[in-house]
Amino acid sequence: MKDGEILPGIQLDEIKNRRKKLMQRIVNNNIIKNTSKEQILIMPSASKVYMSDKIPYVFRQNTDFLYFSGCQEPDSILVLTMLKDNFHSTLFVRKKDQHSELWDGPRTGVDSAANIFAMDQSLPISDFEQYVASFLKEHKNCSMWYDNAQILQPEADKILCRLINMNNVGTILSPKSIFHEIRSIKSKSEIALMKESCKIASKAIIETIKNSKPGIHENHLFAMVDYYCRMDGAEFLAYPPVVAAGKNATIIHYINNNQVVQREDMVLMDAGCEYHGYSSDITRTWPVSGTFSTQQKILYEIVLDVQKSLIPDLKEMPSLDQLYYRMLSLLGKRLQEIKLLPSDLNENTLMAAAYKYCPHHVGHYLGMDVHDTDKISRNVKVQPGMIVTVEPGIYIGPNNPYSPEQFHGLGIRIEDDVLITENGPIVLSKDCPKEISEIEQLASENQ
Ligand SMILES: [Mn+2]
Repeated sequence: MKDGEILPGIQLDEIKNRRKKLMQRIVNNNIIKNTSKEQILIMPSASKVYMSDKIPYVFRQNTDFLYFSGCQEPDSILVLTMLKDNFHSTLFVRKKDQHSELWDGPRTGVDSAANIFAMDQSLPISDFEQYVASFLKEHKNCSMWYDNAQILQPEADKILCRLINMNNVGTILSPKSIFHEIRSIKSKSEIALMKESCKIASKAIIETIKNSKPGIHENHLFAMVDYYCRMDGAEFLAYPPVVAAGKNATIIHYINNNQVVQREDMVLMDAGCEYHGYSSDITRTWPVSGTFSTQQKILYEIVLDVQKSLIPDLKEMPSLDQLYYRMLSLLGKRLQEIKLLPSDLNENTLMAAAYKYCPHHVGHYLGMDVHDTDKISRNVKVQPGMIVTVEPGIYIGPNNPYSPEQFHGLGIRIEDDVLITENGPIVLSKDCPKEISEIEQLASENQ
């Protein structure tokens, strides 16, 4: 990391400003009127999760906590208090412990944490209960901001429940929507990390397409995309990728990835990586033989045309829901043209019929999490600084009520990651080809 950076590419000052912005939003919140001027916000980190005795899953920090603290340690808690106009930040961390550090690696420790994370103070996690208890005693009827819907640290949650019952807390509010409002607009440094994440994943998918051939296992394609992402600097894949050959592609969340790819199959790969905490999410579909069949090509062209016409629509900054209705309408009309839908449907029934071909939304917000800032409704207009996915698809399962049989078992999705700016949308995953000729050429290599 460079000087002044707390996370790669992110300055300590930026994180400090995020906390400032957060406290300002808390003070000026519109959620309830007459919030007392005395407020306390409690934000737990993630804790380690085990798959079986002493065998941990890869640790992934709670992204809200990471965004506002810069701290990657488990079992920590960030507490922000606001008394009149006086903000105060306390980071509770684990004490240094020689024995644990021998097994799990070094801890920041209480003495250095305040300095490293630019907090007003740091205290051992064992002092959390006492700190909150005395705050609640001194500030009766204060507002507490704590998300008790998603319990990240069961121990801390028990302590809080006990203290809330014993004291006179004015209101308890979830701060999650406010976290997500702030997180949904990406800063310059975050955009730079997102660009790199998309670049790495694009390149990895290109290499995977190049190296695919009939007879290959879905799992080998999974291994390839993982390998190329990591070799290019990503920490890991952002989610279990979908590597679906042939009719497996009609199962939207197919992640078994354990079948052999047949010569006549297309492969649908939905994969992305995490680069210094920022996720990409890209889907490409290609014929493993290097040449689309007639039916495959007809459908691919429709998905591609629809996807390419939806992206520029983001210039008008519609909501994702509006874009979704537009996708259904466009897909519906094109499916009517090739007689995969009856021609006598009105606009509403046409959209409902198109939904039978594409049962998922057109996109979601993207950032530190793959389905980022989920508290932001998809009916709000997109804004400059947001990153969204645009991912129309067509999936024709055996029970499709409209399609002739020769289209059954085909599944296609094309997904790009798009940054919204004042001057129009920018496709961050543009390095990953999607035109028919480019895809066929890539897939024809190494046959
Ligand atoms: Mn997606």
